[in-house]
Amino acid sequence: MQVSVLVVSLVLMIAVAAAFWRAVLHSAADEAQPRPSGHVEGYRTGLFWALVVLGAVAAVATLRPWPYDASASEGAIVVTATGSQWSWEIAPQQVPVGRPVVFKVTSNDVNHGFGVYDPDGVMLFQTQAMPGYVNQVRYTFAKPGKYRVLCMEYCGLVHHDMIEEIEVR
Ligand SMILES: [Cu+2]
Repeated sequence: MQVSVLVVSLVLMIAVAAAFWRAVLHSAADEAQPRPSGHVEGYRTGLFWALVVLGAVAAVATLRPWPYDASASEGAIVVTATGSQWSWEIAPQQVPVGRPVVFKVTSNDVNHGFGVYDPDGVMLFQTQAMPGYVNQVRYTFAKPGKYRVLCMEYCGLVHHDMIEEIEVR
């Protein structure tokens, strides 16, 4: 398996190198040709700036609040979540619907990933569980149900078994 991955990687690397080399040769050949007229250059400059403006507008229009920077404010429930090889310690495990919950996530040993899935198996949010740090995520659950916490970062042999439940009611 590893040998075939190596062979495929090598073939792809050679293909990319060949494409680069071809581009270099072609650009050297293009240098010899006359430059395009001022009309074409003006069009290109206009197109370039139109794309820059379009990119800036698209970036601003799609900005969303950054969800990982949370602090416990008034009325928020604080849930602590600590990862260890290979389990989660979450308290409390029941939270109410419609109230902001601030998860304070850390680890006892190595890095873990704290990922929360809704009852349909759709991931809602995640953050890293790191030893020596407390990462905070704020989330307000909109519907009741059993939500699952899975480890999002490979942390050893029984990583796949780091599954815990949060009940929202
Ligand atoms: Cu893990």
